[in-house]
Amino acid sequence: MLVALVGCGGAGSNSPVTSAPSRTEPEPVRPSAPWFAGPFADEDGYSLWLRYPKVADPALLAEYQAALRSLVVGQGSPTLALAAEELERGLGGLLGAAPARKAALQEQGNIVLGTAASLPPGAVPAQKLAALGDEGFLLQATLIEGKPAIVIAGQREVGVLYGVFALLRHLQTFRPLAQLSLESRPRIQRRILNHWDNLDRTVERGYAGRSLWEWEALPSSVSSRYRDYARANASIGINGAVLTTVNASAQVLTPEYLARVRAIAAELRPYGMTTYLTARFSAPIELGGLASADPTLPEVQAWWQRKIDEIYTLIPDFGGFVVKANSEGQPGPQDYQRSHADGANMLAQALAPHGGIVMWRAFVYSSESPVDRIRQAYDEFQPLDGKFRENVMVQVKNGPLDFQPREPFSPLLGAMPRTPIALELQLTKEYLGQDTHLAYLGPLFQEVLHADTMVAGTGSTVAKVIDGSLQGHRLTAIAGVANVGTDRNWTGSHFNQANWYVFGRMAWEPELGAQQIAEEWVRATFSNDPSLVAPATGMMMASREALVSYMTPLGLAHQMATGHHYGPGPWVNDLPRPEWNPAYYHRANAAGIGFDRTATGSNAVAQYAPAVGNLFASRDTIPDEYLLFFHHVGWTERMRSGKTLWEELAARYSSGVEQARALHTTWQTLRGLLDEQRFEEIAAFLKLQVDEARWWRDASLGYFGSVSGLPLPPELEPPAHPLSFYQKLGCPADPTRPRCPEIYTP
Ligand code: GCW
Repeated sequence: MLVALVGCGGAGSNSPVTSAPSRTEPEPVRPSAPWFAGPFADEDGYSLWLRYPKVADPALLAEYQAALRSLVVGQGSPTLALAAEELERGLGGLLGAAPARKAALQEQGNIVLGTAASLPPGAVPAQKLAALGDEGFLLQATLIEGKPAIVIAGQREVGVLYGVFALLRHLQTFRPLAQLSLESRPRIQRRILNHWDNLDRTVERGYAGRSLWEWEALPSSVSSRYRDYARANASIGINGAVLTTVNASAQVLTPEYLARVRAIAAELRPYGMTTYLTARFSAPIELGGLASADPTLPEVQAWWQRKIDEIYTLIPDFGGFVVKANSEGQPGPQDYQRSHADGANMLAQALAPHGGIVMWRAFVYSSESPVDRIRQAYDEFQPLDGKFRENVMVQVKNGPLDFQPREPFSPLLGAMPRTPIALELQLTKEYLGQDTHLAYLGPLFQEVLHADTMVAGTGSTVAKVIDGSLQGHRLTAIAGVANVGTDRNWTGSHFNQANWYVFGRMAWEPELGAQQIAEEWVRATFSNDPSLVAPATGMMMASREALVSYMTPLGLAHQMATGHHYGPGPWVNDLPRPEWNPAYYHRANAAGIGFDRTATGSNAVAQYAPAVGNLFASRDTIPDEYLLFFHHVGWTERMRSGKTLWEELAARYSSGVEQARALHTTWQTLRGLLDEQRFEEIAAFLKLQVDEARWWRDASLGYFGSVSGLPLPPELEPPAHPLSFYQKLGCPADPTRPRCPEIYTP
């Protein structure tokens, strides 16, 4: 069980806790030919993983060219047309020439695309197609009318589109075509990006430029970037977008804005994407002129019903709302002494006739409450299990605190068996180095999805809670707080693209391993050159653990300085709300450090299933990774390693810096294996990461050393500056492009 709780240091363990519906893909071919050694044309990252450079290995190229010569595609909707175009674009690049469109099968080299309505008769048995569900696809090397063909089929056209991207991925990662046989369908129904975009085009916790949505130009002018965005999402199976931030403005619900939303929805739709919005609970007051937004008042209900009907006349396939209510100052039903269920159900009732849903967030905590902040969401929501309408989901962040580099899974996951739960992950890395630091989130997501909640015995993984299989829900969803913006490379840094990518891939198939996805992304984004693939994948896989070590090792959390959540601030203890202070979380004093959440403390451990709670509660069984999250430990107590806690802490911080240095030096060995532009941009960020890792380590150890009164073990590097230097630093000046020039080395 230990293994299930902590993802083996991110080593990409792909433990088969549930049976995956997809067949595994064959291994990539190890190319024999010498590698094309540049110079590569510079790239700016706009193409993401959808680069289609010509296949470098001659034997493989010949195999692909022979098998993929002509394209047979029937009539369909714009989605089928897009699927065919994407295939032509991809093959045009990868094979040097797009397949010729043909009306009938050729003797050799056919690709056949379609659904039952558009495939040649007998291409795929009807039963097989039906088994693919709404979005699944099949890739099959077969004979049709005795002629060899690669079939890309779905029950619906969006499945065909996903199948096209899967075939292109197959080729991009140099896998053989012979005996190709792959069936795949998503385990989770709604795979959604949550944008935290404001209508003024600033992005809350956004580090990649401005919001993609050009509200001022819409609806008359529609940016071509919306399609590129939708296409990228479709390529990894993301099928929804919430366009606006959870700290919502009611303005998006005005007719002027809804016309603009409609224009965006029209761009996303052909790519299989559903549009959602956030709803501000007080909108009936702000827009409707009502005196109250009390969900039990008929006039409030009627206002929402009219508004929702209006939305559906404009956007018939509108997905529904995400709502942040009574959280961090947002209005909500508790303003009227009503419960979260009353609020959610009122909206859900109005959405139900249209097939819409409510994703009601459980991220609530109150500064007035003396209760441990991490307990509050569970205390508030768990008793409401069974009280929500059937088109309500409760959306829960992966951890009980707030998107930390590492925290245990939220105890709400699994604890509301009668309520469908949507898992909320954060791609934008608010607490993980934001735009600059390389921190590949695959291992973090895997750790959460594979964590065993034990709510219904061993094997009750978070993945099974979310895919509905454990507790019998058909409504299933996973949300990722988006990391994209107007930056040319979309995500502020090249490596941050991988976090968008891995979210989509794991949302489709939670059992896919972080390592496998990292490798796939590296091959598509940089190159299949073996001398690049292994080191770059290794860097990604090591990166998150490195960051945990230099920022918040051994279960520490929320040590980031005020507001920007970027640099270290463990000494901060003077903010008006207690839970805004890092000191609230580390509780360091002369005796020790850590938050006692056992029965002698806040007893948050009791919110977990007993097997998990007991494991966390005992010093003998708790994994080191979560130690200080649940225990206050004496500075000189012995750890499993034999070191004292203080020595262990110092060693972990220091190893984080070492690992950051290793990321930088490994990258230097890859010069010449990709284009200069991306190489240099990445190298520059890795250099900042080394300096900032050092900043984190020196500032944190400086502070904790001042509290413990213990000296740094002599074998460790002395800090670059005294504690007072770090305490006085005013950086970053710009929270959307956080930098700290004062600590950078030349
Ligand atoms: O992570 C915190 C962020 C807030 C955010 C909030 C939330 C959108 O610091 O910026 O607000 O969580 O998830 O609601």
